[in-house]
Amino acid sequence: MTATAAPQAGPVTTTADLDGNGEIETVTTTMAGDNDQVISATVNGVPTSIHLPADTQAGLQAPRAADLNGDGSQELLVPTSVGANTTQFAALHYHDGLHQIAGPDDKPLTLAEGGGVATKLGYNCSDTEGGGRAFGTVTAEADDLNAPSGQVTYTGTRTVYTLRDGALTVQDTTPFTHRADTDPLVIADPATCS
Ligand SMILES: [Ca+2]
Ligand SMILES: [Ca+2]
Repeated sequence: MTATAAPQAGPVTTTADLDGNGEIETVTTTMAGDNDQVISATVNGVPTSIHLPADTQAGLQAPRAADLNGDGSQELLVPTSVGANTTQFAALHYHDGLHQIAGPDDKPLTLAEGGGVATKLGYNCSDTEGGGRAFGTVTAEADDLNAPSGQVTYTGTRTVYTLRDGALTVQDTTPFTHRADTDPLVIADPATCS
């Protein structure tokens, strides 16, 4: 492997308040082997780390810090696979160490973002009536890719989850059909979770 061809092996760092105590932790990501990355941080003097799949070919990308349930502790969205159109993320939360967030099926959660024109994949957060924050995902397919530019519509599902104790449960599922990509049901802005 030459220096010019070597993808980013790390470390890359990001910052997050993992335990919600108002003090910011440094989160360090390092490529630990083929398609293997290790995410580490020190919280209140106690080191913690976790291995996750990685995309050796694409190189390391820093995790995103995002508070998915509005409790003041930031979760981490870690890119694990980087495709031409779609990036996949694992999600971590801190509770006596870094752990993977479980999806509604009790398996480690995988989030997808991107999809190009044919598919819309993403996540966002929204305020709840009780002053909290709900986490949601959007999965949609273009109805007709031959539609004139700017007039492609999408059919899919918006799902809202509750994140508690490191696990997501489905709160609400909203199917939609033939919506413009500017429709609030289709838009998924990850910045709403930061
Ligand atoms: Ca902290
Ligand atoms: Ca949180």
